[in-house]
Amino acid sequence: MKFLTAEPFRIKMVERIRKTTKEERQKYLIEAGYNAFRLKAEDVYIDCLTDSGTSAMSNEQWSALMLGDESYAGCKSFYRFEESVKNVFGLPYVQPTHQGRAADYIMAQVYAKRGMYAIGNMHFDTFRGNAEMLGALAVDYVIDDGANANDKYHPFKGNIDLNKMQSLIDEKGKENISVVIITVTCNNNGGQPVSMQNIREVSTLAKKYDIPVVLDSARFAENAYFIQQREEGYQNTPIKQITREMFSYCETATMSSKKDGLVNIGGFLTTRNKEVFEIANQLAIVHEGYITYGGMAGRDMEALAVGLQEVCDKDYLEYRVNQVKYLGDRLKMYGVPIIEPTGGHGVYVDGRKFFPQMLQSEFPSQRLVVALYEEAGVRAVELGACAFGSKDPVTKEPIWPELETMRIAISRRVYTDSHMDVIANALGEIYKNRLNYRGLKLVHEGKITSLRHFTAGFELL
Ligand code: P70
Repeated sequence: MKFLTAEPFRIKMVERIRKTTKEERQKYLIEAGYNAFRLKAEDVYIDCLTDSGTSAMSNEQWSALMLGDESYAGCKSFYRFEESVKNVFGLPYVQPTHQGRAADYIMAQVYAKRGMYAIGNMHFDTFRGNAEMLGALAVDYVIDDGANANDKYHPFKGNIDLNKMQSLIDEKGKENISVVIITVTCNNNGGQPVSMQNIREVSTLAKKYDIPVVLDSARFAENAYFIQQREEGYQNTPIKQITREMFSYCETATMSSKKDGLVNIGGFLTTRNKEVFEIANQLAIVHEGYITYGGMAGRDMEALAVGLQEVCDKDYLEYRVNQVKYLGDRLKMYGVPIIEPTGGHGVYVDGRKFFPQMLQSEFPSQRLVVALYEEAGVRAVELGACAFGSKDPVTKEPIWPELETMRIAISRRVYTDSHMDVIANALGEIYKNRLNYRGLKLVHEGKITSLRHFTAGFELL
């Protein structure tokens, strides 16, 4: 017999969310320049802008907060946090930071080198920004099945293409490649997982040429769950054993605790290399805070110590990944084109297929973000022409990205499946009416193109 399961928690405290009228939302959209980042959160009904820093903490985490030791140096909370990280990641040295990008910054200072290549599946923006500033060349070598929104099924669309990696080493020489960074799960193409086999093979290839491997591990537990579910030989392996094996293949890992740490702020860098750790300590002291707090309050380290354990709970991960799949399945029922299979932290809608009448220069995915907010008060985020578009450095002509999606990110333990139904229903209605939409015109962008999506302004065409 097979039985249904539900959310593996019950709700002890609630937070009101406000419904607004379509007329109100149209006004808010004009005020925000049709940019979802510029909306006020209180004017949003269901907020799917990001899964970052938006988790609901458990009763255990809230009570751990009260144990926070706020001593400047060597506080008890640091040691509890350090022990929890070591238990899950298995690496000996841990440097806390105020959030993930600070760990990325430290990592880039160590591993990104002027004129040298940094290979990744798909580098996350904050590392890419750091790499660019340091004059390093960040290249994305995700497998072809993961590179675009094609609907071919592949269980691990976040995998690195080993042939591309080998070719670059052959062509440029190992001395011109400073690091390989594997982002687990791969955020930019749909929260797609990386297989253990791929992590192992990338690491073996890198080791052969003395190239260090780093894991950008913001969503490491979701990745571990996919390995358990989809990879031969891991069905009976406990999640923590999987996470420790994943990290056994890397030298260093960076973490944004705002995702799979199940907390609202925080990050860290963990490494097996003592020299890297010492550099991280120095950089932390200058930029973050003393070694044993690195920009975090003692109480936040306490909540994180608990969160890292909770996120490895199989029941939690099953619920988490299946909620995302539930939304994906509902959307498919309405015919809405999504990236498949659904990933760990959200559903990515294919903007080009949704609005085939729009050119990429008319920002189809951003148009969909606007439509979804206007019709239903749901806030998603564009990961497409605006966020990933760039400009030719010489001619200044726009370069449009391969990826053209709207991401509906699902916060952890925050919304119920009824909220998922509301989102799916709204998008289904918009889809029925899709040919009546025209695109957007970008009327304002800041000086730094790679950051323009945060502040951009649009007009309806
Ligand atoms: C997201 C946020 C952050 C992130 C990440 C990976 C794989 C490092 C970081 C930085 C960013 C975002 C995007 C759109 C809207 C809002 C926010 N990802 N590595 O939602 O971590 O934020 O702690 O500095 O995904 O994907 P941090």
